[in-house]
Amino acid sequence: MVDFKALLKNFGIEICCNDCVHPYGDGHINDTYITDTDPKYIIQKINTNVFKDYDRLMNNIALVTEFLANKIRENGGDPAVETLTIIKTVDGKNYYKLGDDVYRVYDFINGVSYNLPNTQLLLEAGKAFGKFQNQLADFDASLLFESIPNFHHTRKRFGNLVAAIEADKMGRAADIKADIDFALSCEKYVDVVLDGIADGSIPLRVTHNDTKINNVLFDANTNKCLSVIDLDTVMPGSMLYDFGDALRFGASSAKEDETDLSIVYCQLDKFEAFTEGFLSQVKDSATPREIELLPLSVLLLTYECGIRFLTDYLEGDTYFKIHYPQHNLDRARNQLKLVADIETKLDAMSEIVKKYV
Ligand code: ADP
Ligand code: GN1
Ligand code: MG
Repeated sequence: MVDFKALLKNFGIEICCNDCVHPYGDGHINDTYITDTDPKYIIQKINTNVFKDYDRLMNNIALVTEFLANKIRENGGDPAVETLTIIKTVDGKNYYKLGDDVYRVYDFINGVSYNLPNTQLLLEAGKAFGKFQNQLADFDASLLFESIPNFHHTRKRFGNLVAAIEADKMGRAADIKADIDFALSCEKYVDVVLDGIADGSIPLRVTHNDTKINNVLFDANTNKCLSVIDLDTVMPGSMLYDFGDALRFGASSAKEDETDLSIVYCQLDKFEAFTEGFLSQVKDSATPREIELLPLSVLLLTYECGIRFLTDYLEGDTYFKIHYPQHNLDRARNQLKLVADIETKLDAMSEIVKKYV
């Protein structure tokens, strides 16, 4: 058990006892806790298996949040609500190392995150992620360290899957042949954004790269978006990654680990709501190729996430947090079911995009 009272002293925070710190949120990567003090704080044990260079990771987040705070202030907003605020240690550092573990502390933002957002929330989330991208449009990308190299390099993700099937380290491949066969059959999609980046039709921008809707905080009363959080993967990327990943999660009829696949499909009204919000912010800066690929990006990012879950299952669940032994397999099947459904809806999605450009 972590001695949070002792830990927080290093951040200049006094708490009465360890009982006032509780696990919080549904993230798959870091260990998140909240204090029930006034004011509240978010404490995170950084996943150093994923983020090995946590020093440069935290430097990224410090640079991005300071930049955003200035932008927000210039526009008359409140940085304490609209972006993350790092609480520095008493030594002025962005994190504290306790043995092998690395902790950071943020101000708690009084908002809620959703795992199954409705259309009203998705309209707001679309605006929020579009605005986030605009706010960072003049951020100097060369200052950013690539916290996870090749994060959305779908060709490499595909290669990792093939390697995991071949190694079959846990002896799990034979039992999931149908899932593997379907996943491999989608190889035709993996280069579509990479090719656009290579030929210049898709510009690299500073993007969020992990736009799962529970990485947005909403005002519980008004349902307006307060802030975009989880800034671990802010790096150069494509607008299509942010759009596709948000809808992978947001347009689904069910949670990411729903096992009754008959109720898992892509909802076009949800797709439309997010698209309306997102394009209201970025339609003037988007290139024709970006606009054209918006629907396919949803398929691509859903597929990428599906094969990441599948690869992790085959490799013995070393990356994503799981809550039971087949969790990654269930997540993978859920995402691959969505891929099959999205394939049938691409034309309808293109018609929706046309309404908002
Ligand atoms: P992970 O990388 O594991 O997904 P996140 O940074 O997304 O971790 O945090 C997990 C959850 O904790 C978020 O989905 C959100 O609900 C909550 N959370 C994180 N930071 C804050 C914050 N500063 N204020 C309020 N809630 C937060
Ligand atoms: C992880 O960190 P979290 O839970 O917001 C993952 C995303 C996946 C997502 C799937 C750094 O997001 O890439 O799409 O799980 N983040 C990282 O739910 O790998
Ligand atoms: Mg998160």
